[in-house]
Parts: sequence; C-alpha cells; structure tokens
Amino acid sequence: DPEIWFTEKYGNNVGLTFKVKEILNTQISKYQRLDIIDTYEFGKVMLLDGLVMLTQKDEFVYHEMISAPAVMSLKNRNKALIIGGGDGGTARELTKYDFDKIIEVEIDEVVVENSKKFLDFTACGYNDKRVEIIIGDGVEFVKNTNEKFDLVIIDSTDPFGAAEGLFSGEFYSNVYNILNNDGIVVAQAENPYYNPDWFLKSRRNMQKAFGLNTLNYCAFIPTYPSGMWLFSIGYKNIDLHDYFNEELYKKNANSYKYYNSQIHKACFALPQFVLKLI
Ligand code: AG3
Repeated sequence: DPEIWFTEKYGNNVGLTFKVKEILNTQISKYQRLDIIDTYEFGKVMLLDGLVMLTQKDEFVYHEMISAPAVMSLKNRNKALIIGGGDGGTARELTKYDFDKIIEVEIDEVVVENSKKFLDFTACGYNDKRVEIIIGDGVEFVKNTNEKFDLVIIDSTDPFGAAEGLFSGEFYSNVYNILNNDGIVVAQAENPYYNPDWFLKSRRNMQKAFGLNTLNYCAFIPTYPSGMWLFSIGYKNIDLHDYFNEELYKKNANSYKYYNSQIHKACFALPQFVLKLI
C-alpha cells in the first residue's frame, strides 16, 4: 500500500511530517492555497500555503490560550473582535462567555467555507447567533470602524502575504484606538526558535502602541514550529497581573482541556533565552 506523507518544512533543515489518511479538499483562493487533509495521528488538519493552521488533536491548546487568559482579566464583556480566525475555533471559545457580540473579520471566505464543510469541531463557533462574520481586511476594519471593543484577538497566519499588516505598529495603534478603556488585545506571536524575528516584530510593535502594558506568554502546541508558541498581549487602563475573574473561571473550568488557573499564572513565565530576546 502506498503511503502519503505531508511535511511542513521549518526553514531548510527541519520539518514536521504527518502520515496522510486522505486529502479532503484543495482549493486556491484569492489569497492562498488551502488544503484540508485527514491524518492518522492528528485527525483533520487545515493547511494554508502548506503551513499547519490547526489540527483536530491539538487545536484546543491554541484556541483556549489565545482567548482564556485575556477573558479572565477583562472587566467588561460586551463586544469582542476577532481578526482572522476563519476556522471558527477562536469564535467557539468566545461563545463560552457572556459577550453580547462577537465580530470576526476574516479576509478569506474560502477558509470559512471549508471550515464549515470539514471542520465542524471549530466551525461550530459560528452556530452562535452572537457571532457575526465579516469577510474583509482586518487592517482596514480597525482603521475605519467607529465601534469600540473590550477584547480584540488577532488569530492570524504567519507574518507575510495576507497577514503581514497584522504585525505592524500602525495596525496595533489602530487596535489601541478601538479598545475600550479597560480593553485587551491578544495576538498570536510565533515561536522563538525558528522565527525569533517574527516574534520580536510582534513584541516591539505591540510595545509601540501599548508601552509598558505589553506582555508575552506561551503555550505548548505540538504541531506548530518548535511546539513552543508565543502570544503578545496589550492592555489599557487595568493591571493585568492584578485581576483574575475567579467566578467566571469556576463557571467555565470544566470546558478547558489545557487552560486552568495554574496555567494562567505560569504561562507568563518565559524561558531565559526568550527574555534575552526582548
Ligand atoms: N494561526 C496561527 C498559525 C501559525 C502557524 N504557523 C506555521 N505552522 N508555520 C492559526 C489559526 C488557528 N485558528
């Protein structure tokens, strides 16, 4: 029996390889190539331009960790904004809470369509009536909107092509402007092993907009490059270290597979080589 294997290369010398059960769909959109494959170890996998965006087995880590730490630090949960996140996983996480409105601005409708068709475990986020999907450019949206948000989550691809603008200083300062007074922004910020420059770009540009109110934290995601994934947080007039919403946490504690109150504290501890970078 012939075997099909897929490899995401991390530069020229390292990669992560999956044994493929079935190729479910391949489509070229206006922005990128999308593949949905079924794998033996990690279940369904979505690839954009040959890069792993999520797998059925470990997406819970990324989606819980891009949302829960910030949500537990929020004073208000009226409106949330997701930039990117076309698979619905981040939306799914936010629907656990009592936000009034969750707006998602995804540039590529092909990602949303394929997620609805093949990735019910993340696209189920779209079943909630509070979630509104806008197909459009997040950079333009934050520049032009008059709405204010309590939470902005930037769930992007790597910082080139369609996502390049989502790592810029101008973009983060526009995000600052659409955040309420006690608002928080979280952005996926790559990994410190293969792409320290990308992480630093996220960190530095977030700092340009939020100054000292900038933090990074990490989570362990086996199918992303190096497995160690960083996030950048910017927050406004609150003390992020000071406030943990115990009541909200208790209400949702059973829903998490990665996040818990210990992780909430521990994830902000960064290894020495990462601290030296920043
Ligand atoms: N967004 C972050 C994916 C970055 C992974 N990079 C890579 N494999 N080279 C994922 C979207 C999930 N909602």
